[in-house]
Amino acid sequence: MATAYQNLSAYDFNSVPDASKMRVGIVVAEWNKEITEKLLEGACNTLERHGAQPENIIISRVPGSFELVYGAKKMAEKKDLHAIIVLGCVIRGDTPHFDYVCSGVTQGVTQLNLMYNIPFIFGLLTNDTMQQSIDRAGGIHGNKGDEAAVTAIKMVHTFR
Ligand code: DLZ
Repeated sequence: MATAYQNLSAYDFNSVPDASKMRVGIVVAEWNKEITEKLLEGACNTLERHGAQPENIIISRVPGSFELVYGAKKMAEKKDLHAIIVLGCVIRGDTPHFDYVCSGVTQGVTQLNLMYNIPFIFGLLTNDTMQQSIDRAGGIHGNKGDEAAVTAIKMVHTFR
């Protein structure tokens, strides 16, 4: 999890299975793009580091985090994938909007996991400040995109 006590990119390389035969979808939100593109870079690099072929990483962009669920659903229906990662960054503002978006994505991804026969991985940063997001998108706490990719590989390997 994205806590100050765990680096999101720290893991034992050898504990992660081979991903060379895996096809993974990534849906990424354009809102807070400077953060989400770093999450995407981390996820792609980690998948490839474990053997995934670049042509087997299917990327789709949606306007904001709230659209991640629909994007992931369409991807699951159209593409032949072993797992789908959603990547977004929601930063708390002055209104309750943050809570609605976070809740919508969390519940939506949970529903997708129950509806489809592939794992959907939750790569959403839900931070109070931009600095917290920077810290978790390749900063001092690592990259949540790396963590999401490792989770996808492990889930596919365990349940394939
Ligand atoms: C509207 C909005 C706001 C205020 N904040 C964020 C955010 O911090 N992160 C994010 O990914 N998206 C945000 N959005 C956009 C919503 O996710 C969504 O795109 C719009 O409400 C349209 O459905």
